[in-house]
Amino acid sequence: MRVVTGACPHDCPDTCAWQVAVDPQTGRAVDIWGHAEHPFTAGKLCGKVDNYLERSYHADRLTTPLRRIGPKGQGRFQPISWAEAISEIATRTNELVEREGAESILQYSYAGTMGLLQGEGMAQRFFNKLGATRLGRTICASAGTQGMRYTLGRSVAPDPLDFEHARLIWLWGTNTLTSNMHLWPIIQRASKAGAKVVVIDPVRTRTARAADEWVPIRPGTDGALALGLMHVLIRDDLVDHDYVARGAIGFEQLCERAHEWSLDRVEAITGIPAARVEALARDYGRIKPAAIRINYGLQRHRGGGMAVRNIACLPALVGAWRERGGGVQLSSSGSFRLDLSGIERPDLLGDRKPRTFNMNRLGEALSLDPEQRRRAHLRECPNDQAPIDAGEPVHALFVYNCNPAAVAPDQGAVLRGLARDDLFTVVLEHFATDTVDWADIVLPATTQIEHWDIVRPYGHLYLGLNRPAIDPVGQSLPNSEIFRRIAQACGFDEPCFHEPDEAILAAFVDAQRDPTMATISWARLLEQGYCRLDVPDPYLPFADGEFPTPSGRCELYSQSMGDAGYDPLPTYLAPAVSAEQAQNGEILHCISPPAHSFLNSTFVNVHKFARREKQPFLLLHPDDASERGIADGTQVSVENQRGSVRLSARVTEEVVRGTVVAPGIWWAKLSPEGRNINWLSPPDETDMGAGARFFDVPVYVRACVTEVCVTEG
Ligand SMILES: Nc1nc2c(c(=O)[nH]1)N[C@H]1C(S)=C(S)[C@@H](COP(=O)(O)OP(=O)(O)OC[C@H]3O[C@@H](n4cnc5c(=O)[nH]c(N)nc54)[C@H](O)[C@@H]3O)O[C@H]1N2
Ligand SMILES: Nc1nc2c(c(=O)[nH]1)N[C@H]1C(S)=C(S)[C@@H](COP(=O)(O)OP(=O)(O)OC[C@H]3O[C@@H](n4cnc5c(=O)[nH]c(N)nc54)[C@H](O)[C@@H]3O)O[C@H]1N2
Ligand code: SF4
Ligand SMILES: [Mo]
Repeated sequence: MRVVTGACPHDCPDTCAWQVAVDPQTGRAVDIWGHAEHPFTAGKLCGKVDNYLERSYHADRLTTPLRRIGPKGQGRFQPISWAEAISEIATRTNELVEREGAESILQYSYAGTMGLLQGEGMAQRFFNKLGATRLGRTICASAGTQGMRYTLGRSVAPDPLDFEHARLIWLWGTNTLTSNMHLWPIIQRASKAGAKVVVIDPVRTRTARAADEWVPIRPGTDGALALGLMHVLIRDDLVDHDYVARGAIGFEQLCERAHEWSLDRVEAITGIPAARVEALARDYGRIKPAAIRINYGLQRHRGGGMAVRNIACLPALVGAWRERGGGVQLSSSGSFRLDLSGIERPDLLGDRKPRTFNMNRLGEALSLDPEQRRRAHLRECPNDQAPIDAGEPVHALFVYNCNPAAVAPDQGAVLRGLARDDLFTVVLEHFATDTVDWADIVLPATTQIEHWDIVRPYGHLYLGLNRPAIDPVGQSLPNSEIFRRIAQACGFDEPCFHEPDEAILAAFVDAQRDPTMATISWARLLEQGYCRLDVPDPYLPFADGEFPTPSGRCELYSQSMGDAGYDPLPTYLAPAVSAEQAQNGEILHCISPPAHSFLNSTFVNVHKFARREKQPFLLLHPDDASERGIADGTQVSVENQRGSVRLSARVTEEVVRGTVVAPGIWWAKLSPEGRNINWLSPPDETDMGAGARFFDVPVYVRACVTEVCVTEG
């Protein structure tokens, strides 16, 4: 057997190193497993990717280019050759640029692969050269990222391997066992050594069940909890004054602010009893080292950026950054100071400055109504003004590494856009997803075992190299090669559109000048498969109280926030749901975190995983259920002003009252009535970074009787 080392491409903090066994006789991959020596992977893949070969060799893989033959949305296609597909795309592209301008072309992608080359590498070369409309890639992390940036300067975190040394671990708005499972064995080691593990979540997830304590919290209220914790830390003088004096700015102002956050006020907002908030704060002030792992779940709310910002203040107050295992982790991505310009070539734009649309407003971006298009422009903070001019309509859409018809907010509006007969849509995919059904041309892409890449993790410090293990399945091609061919057919003759994949990656690695990449070379990556960043071990990024912020300290008071139109001090921004809930007690707060066996909408079409998740369902509290005449297994209609979706009820004490949970992300076409939960998700932005509010969705829930949903239980 030939053994090939690779890196998992999925949008997951763990970025595992894997090994694939290939039968040299047949060239077929026969086994895949987690790399035993990789310190974070530690020999184990998750239940999803352990079956990666099943996905790569799936009978439903797209294996030839396709052209639409039926009406949009029906997914009826006929095979065409690569030459025909590329030539048609290039002709349409050049015509549009000529007739309507390059901004009439919109790119739409996210992290189907996090690889630097198959992700945005060659695609950005093409779109930069074209001058196409740019995309604000805001669907996941932008609110929290901005909250971290204001407070700490970057998304820099302790080495997650050092969680082993923590004696208090808060898993705050993160379902570790589902979405960051390789952190769990490290937490278990800490736990064996006496650490206390606490989960703060509106849902008693499998992680909460495995922890020492579950702190149920109303969704979207974490910012208030953090203020309550600050209140106690300051009131009871559990503050590390030496660290604060050296490493923080704005402590006096923060004391005044925190004073306003009595525990009664915190209890009324969060639903956490005052005594419990007090106990949490005492633990946090006294147990050292204290590690907080937040994840993106708690920032998918109107006030999500501020919530992350408030939490990011906590370690400085108690001096947790001093110790190995202390601090807060949202993402490790800020430790990677990679210069991507050689791969993505922003210089090809010249001095053109195309508009940027927010990916969370795809429906509006595709609208022919200028008022709607104006709303689609990216606005990242309150002082970002809406442009006067909406710009011309979008006439062509290139989708890759993303399934917007299932994952984007305001699904009804997205589908109205995709349904436009005058829109030319190209989709690069592995499978016939919801989005593929609306395409004019479908291009079959390779999976990770079929192409080269480098993957930058966001949950640890090891850069990963991915080597292809097998030849492309069918006629599929890497995204890089697809965009290379389109660019050449468009007549772009820069050498960068002729460079092969390996050469691009090698040049990228060897061009890095940041000290964190000092000893990482292409040769080392080829030899080892992965390399730890050149940061000290142990890695204590803020131990000396220096932060990459404008003031050089942890900004408890942030002038940059003031300038952007925010309160410069930690404050609480209520979720959008709560205002509506206060007016109408029937409204419930819907969240839709990942189902355990899916990765966003990936794997949903693999039978093994769909069977594990059974069917699209809705968790609700027994009191909320009985008030509505809903029992376990009842078909329910979940509704708001955007429409309705049908789900099967699961009644459980494991979710806080007033909140309902619809695990995702099911393909819409595999859901009842062809709509998934994102039919109800609002396109509205979070407070910071123009992020999505997937977990801030007001809904009514009622029981259905057979086919028809009735108004009263
Ligand atoms: N198996 C699996 N793994 C994944 C993914 C997947 O789909 N499946 N997705 C990947 C991606 S793209 C991402 S971004 C990460 C996401 O990783 P996480 O951020 O960990 O994921 P979520 O499940 O979105 O949120 C985690 C928890 O937050 C809780 N939560 C929701 N709202 C609130 C709130 O307001 N406050 C608090 N305290 N908790 C709240 C949810 O109940 C959920 O248990 O995971 C990655 N890993
Ligand atoms: N309701 C609700 N909606 C959500 C979320 C939620 O928690 N709740 N989570 C949000 C979050 S955090 C995120 S990150 C987004 C994720 O949304 P997406 O980025 O769309 O993620 P996936 O649904 O996994 O779809 C990725 C697609 O890329 C394809 N793909 C993978 N690799 C390649 C490749 O090499 N080439 C090509 N051409 N295609 C490839 C896969 O086949 C898959 O269909 O969804 C968001 N939507
Ligand atoms: S999805 Fe995450 S946990 Fe699973 S193999 Fe990939 S990186 Fe590892
Ligand atoms: Mo995400």
